[in-house]
Amino acid sequence: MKIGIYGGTFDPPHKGHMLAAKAAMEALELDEILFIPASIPPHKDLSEDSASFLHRLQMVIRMADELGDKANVTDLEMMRKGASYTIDTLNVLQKDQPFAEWYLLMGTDMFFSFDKWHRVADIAKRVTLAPFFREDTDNKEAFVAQAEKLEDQFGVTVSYIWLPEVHPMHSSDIREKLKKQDDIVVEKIPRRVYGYILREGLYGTKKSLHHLPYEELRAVALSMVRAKRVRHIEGTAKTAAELAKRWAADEDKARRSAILHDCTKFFSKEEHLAVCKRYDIALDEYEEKYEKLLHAKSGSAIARHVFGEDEEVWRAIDCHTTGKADMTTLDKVLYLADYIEPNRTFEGVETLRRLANENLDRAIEQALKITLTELKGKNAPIHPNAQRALDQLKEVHE
Ligand code: DGI
Ligand code: FE
Ligand code: FE
Repeated sequence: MKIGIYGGTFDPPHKGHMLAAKAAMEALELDEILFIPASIPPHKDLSEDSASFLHRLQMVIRMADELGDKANVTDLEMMRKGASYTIDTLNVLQKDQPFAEWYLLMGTDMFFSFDKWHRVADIAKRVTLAPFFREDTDNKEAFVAQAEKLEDQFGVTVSYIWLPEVHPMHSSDIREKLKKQDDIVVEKIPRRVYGYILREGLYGTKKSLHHLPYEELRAVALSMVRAKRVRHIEGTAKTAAELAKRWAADEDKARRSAILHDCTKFFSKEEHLAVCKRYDIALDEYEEKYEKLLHAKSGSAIARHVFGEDEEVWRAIDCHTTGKADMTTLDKVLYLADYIEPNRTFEGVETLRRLANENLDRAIEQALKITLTELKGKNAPIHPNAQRALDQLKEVHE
C-alpha cells in the first residue's frame, strides 16, 4: 500500500495542484493520495484575504472528488491547536496504517527548506520525500545537490516527481484575479471549486446568487453535487436545450432548470426538510415518506429563493420527478430531458428519444408508463401527481 501525502494551504486549490497530484499518482504508483489542508502552516502566514479552514477543506474535497476514488481528504489538521507540524500528522496517520509506504509530496520551496523542519530526522526515517521538479522553472543542479545533501544528512530517500507542465498561476494570483472578477481565473481552477467560491462569496467575489449568468450558475449548481452526478446533470441540460428548441420552449430557461434540477440530490433527509421548512414548502404524505421525491421540492425551493430563478424554472424543477397534470411545455421538456439524456441506458431509451422528437406528449406518456410499471414492480406507492399526469395524457387519444 503506497500512500502519498499532499499537504498545503490550498487557498484555493487549483488545476496546478491537480496536475501535480496526477503526476505523483502515476510516477509513484500510489494506491492513495491524501490531501491535508493545513490549519496554521508553520512556514507561512496566511494572507488576510485567505479562506477559513472549513472553506478550504470543502474546496479540497471538491478538487479531490475530480481525481477519482484514490484521492481522499482529511481534516486531521483542523483539530490541532497551534502550529501544524508534519511529524504530528505522520504520527496520527502511521498509527492507523503501520504497514503502508509513505510518500511526502512537496513543492520546491518546501524541499529546499526541509532541513529546517521541526524534527526533520524523525520525518526522514518514516517517509520517502517526493518533491515536485518543475522542468521549466527549477534548477536541475541545485535540485540534485539538495537531494544529495538531504540523503547524506538524514538518510532520507528522495524520489522526485517530474512536472513537465508548469501551471503558471499561483493561489495568490488566483485570489487576486477572483477579486477583480478576471475571467481568466475560470480556466485555472476546477469548475466545482469555482462554484463553491462564488456560492460562499470567498476572496471578495460577489455575494448575490440571484440571476447568475449561466456559466456561473452552472459552476455553483455543480459545486453542490458529487462529481459522479455531473455527467447526468450536464447531459440533462444539453438535452433540455435541444428539446426546448424542438418544441418552442425557452431554451435558456430549459437549460437553467436542468442545471439546477438535481442540485439537492446529495442532501440528507434532514437537510431537505430544513430547506422545505425554511421556505414554507408544504409536503404531502408521499413526499414526507419517500426521500427520492424530496429533492424535487428542496431543489425547486433553492432555485427560487437562493438563485432567484423565474417561476417557470422553479416550477419545472418542482415536478421533474413525478410529473403532474397540466404540465407546461417547459415542465415537459425538463421531465423528458432528465429521462432520456445521453447517459441514460435503459431498454427502450432509443425509442423514447425518437418519440421525444416526434411527439412530446406521447414520449412523456411512455416515460410515465415505464416509471409507474417499475414502481408497481417494487411495490412503491405512486404519487397522485404521476398518476394524474398519465391519466390526462392517455385521455387525449383514448
Ligand atoms: O433525480 P434523478 O435520479 O435524475 O431522476 P428523478 O428525479 O426522476 O428521480 C427518479 C426516482 O424517483 C426513481 O427512483 C423513482 C422515483 N419516483 C418517481 N416517481 C415516483 C417515484 N417514487 C415514488 N415512490 N412514487 C412516484 O410516483
Ligand atoms: Fe431528480
Ligand atoms: Fe435528474
